[in-house]
Amino acid sequence: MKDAAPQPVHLQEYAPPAYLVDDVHLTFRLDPKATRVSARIAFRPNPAAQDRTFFLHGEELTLVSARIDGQDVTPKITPQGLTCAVPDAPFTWEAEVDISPEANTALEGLYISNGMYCTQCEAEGFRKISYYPDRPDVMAPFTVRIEGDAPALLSNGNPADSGAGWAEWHDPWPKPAYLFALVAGDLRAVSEGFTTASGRPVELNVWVRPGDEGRAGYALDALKRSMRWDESAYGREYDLDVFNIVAVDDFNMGAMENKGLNIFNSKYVLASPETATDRDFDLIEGIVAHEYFHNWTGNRITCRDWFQLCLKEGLTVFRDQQFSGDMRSHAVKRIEDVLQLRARQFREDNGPLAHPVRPESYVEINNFYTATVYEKGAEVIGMLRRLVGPEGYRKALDLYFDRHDGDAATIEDWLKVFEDVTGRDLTQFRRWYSQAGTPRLKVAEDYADGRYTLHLEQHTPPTPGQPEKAPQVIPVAVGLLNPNGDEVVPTTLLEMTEAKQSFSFEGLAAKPVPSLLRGFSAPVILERETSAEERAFLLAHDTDAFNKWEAGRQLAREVLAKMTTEDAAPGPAYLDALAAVARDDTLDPAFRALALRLPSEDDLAQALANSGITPDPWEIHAAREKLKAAVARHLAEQWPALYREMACPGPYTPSASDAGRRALRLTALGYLSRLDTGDEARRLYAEAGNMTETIGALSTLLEIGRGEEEIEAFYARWSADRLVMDKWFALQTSLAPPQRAAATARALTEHPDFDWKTPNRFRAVIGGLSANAAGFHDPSGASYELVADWLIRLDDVNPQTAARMSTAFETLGRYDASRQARMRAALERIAAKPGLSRDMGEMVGRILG
Ligand code: 0A1
Ligand code: ZN
Repeated sequence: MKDAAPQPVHLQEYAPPAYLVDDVHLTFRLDPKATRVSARIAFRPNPAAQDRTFFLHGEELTLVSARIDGQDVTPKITPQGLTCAVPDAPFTWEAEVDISPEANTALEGLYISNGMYCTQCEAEGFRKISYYPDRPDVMAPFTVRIEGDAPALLSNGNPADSGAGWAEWHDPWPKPAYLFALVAGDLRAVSEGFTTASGRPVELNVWVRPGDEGRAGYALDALKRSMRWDESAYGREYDLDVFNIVAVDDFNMGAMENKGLNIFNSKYVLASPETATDRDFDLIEGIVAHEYFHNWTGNRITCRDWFQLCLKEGLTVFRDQQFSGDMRSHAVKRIEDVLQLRARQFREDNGPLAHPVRPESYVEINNFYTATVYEKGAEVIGMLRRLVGPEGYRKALDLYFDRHDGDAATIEDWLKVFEDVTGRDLTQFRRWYSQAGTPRLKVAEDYADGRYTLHLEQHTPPTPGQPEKAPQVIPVAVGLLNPNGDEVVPTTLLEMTEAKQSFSFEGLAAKPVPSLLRGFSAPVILERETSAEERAFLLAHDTDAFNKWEAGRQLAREVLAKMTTEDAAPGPAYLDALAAVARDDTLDPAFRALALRLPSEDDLAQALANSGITPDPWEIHAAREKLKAAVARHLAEQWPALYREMACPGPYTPSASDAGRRALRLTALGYLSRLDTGDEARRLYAEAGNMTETIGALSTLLEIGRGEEEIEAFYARWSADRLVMDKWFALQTSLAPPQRAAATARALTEHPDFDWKTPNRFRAVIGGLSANAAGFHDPSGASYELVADWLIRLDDVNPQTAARMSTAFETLGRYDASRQARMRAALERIAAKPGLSRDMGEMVGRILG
């Protein structure tokens, strides 16, 4: 359905629903072309509402019959839903509709993936299944009957009854329609029992296609650990008799927290050492946890409206980050999270798509499942926890669960529990939810007579619709080191609330070296003039693991910036500091691997643009290659030793410690391959015992412009495995040399295995090219053209995924006039497509400004 002039929805216009729902009964008679959905819904007028219009959302439904209290009615139908005259008292609504799962390529509502029926209802997909008040503040218990001939017939809640060709489910917990789910297909369960802290037995099932049972164990194990963790860290127990996870091949996002029936992109469930990398295992653990944690933060307490999305997403991301830190290493997890935040959220916040953590208007809500809502939303909670302390945080969360269980809540409700528990006034803190943009924190200092003073100044650049910003509360965690490298002031929290503010430390014998924003205590950009020597000093001595890494990172960024703009050679401060980290075996290998990784090309482009320099992606690429070669040569003797020492004895395990060793080993391989023309990488490729090594060896070869034979061998070995083939496609587009990237991607779009309607495959090829910074920004504009062609094509079939991928163009404003003109032309071509989706129309319109 295409809207001619889609109207934005505004936070300020919220009005309570006219009717509430006490009970929902749904019956599905499954058929690929015409599934009959019968609904019986108990409505009653909402005493809190002014309006009495009875409106039910409904899109792409064929209404067969409608009755109120048993009497036939003829509702008025529009493309968005229906209205009908109803009694001014509780009544029963019954309606039957037909829908076509087979024709549903958008993967919203009920669709078919590889012969299996499944649903995706967040945010507004339920209206493609049944007429219903499809808004999160209408919550009801659901009973669902499924009729179909598949071995597995699943829905939310607990199994109620079943027979040959049918099954009934009952979900006693009132929920909004976006948490509804149904799955039917030839699926096998990998199962285990779990007993909650209070003794409730729960059956855990991971449902997979026959043949994939051997790849479900890690997800099941991650689920058990998540359940236990939520009991101990937050006092939250599971509340049904079963918890089902289903792996689906065609899915627009990562996974979905439907009550008692989580649906996952199979990429985030299925793993074996032969087919999945350490990174895949890590992601599976985090995403299984994330969806499980939604059971309390999202499902038991949901959102009043979609503007409150960060209420469930920011909090649940924060919780899954805490969990992963507890399971693995907090230091490494924090570094990885900040890398992601800067790569995705800072990039978003700095461009035309910048929006507040709680947006104030949208045209298509699916466009707001963003890094800002999720990742910055989580950072805001991290700051809150820092400000009130872990105990205050736990008390506030206990009160939140007590006070709002069963509610559709708001950010105001969330902040109020913190105010009530701690007595703090969070009025100014609210700006983190309403102001877009990444604050810049300028730092100057002085030292005299034992007193050291930090002068801080904050400034947030304008973002679309927000030219002026007010000062925000910025928690700045600081430690001071003396010139010998000893810590003289341990981590201290400075609470900045003014535009300009100074903080002093007394009794210091010498001018200290500050370690600022420890643990990345606020999502801001620190601006401080300092020397390479001081950064190297912090890299060697800082006791805060995050800042130790950050010092090396800044050093690398500055070296790269100079190499890009002045063609300078990397100085000894950086190379020697890096050598010291590589050699330091008191450090966690995972940390060393992160410290030896250079900033990405996009990161450098962002840094240059922030300092007023127009980045040239090809020059950045060349400089980064040069730096890699210089690092390789500087530590030439160490790489082979490190590569040998970090080999993991024994069979593969996805443990954090083994994964850390492999990461460091493959980093060493990456550098040494620049000296041996890939001999060692070729050997590893031939002998690799797991997918982490296979991909490590192959990507190393591709990075040095080799690996043609291995690419062919990989295809021959894995062409029957969809998830592994996605890696094969993505590696080639993301690692192609800049001059060949567009041609490589174009050739892959002509490959018989390029199933472009499957989001994972589309993302592998087109997303892979967009992620290849120099390749995407080919000055000829060839990549822009190719990406635009495919977005136009996908938009007709799957607008949600197409629109998400248009963010490849969000950095438009950074580049030179010629690149900008070509990007603009590509976007204008998308915008001009007849029948463009609301999703894509909004995104392209915002990017073009
Ligand atoms: N709520 C899910 C992610 C999700 C969001 C939107 C979707 O469709 C528009 C699908 C899934 C999560 O946070 O995991
Ligand atoms: Zn989520």
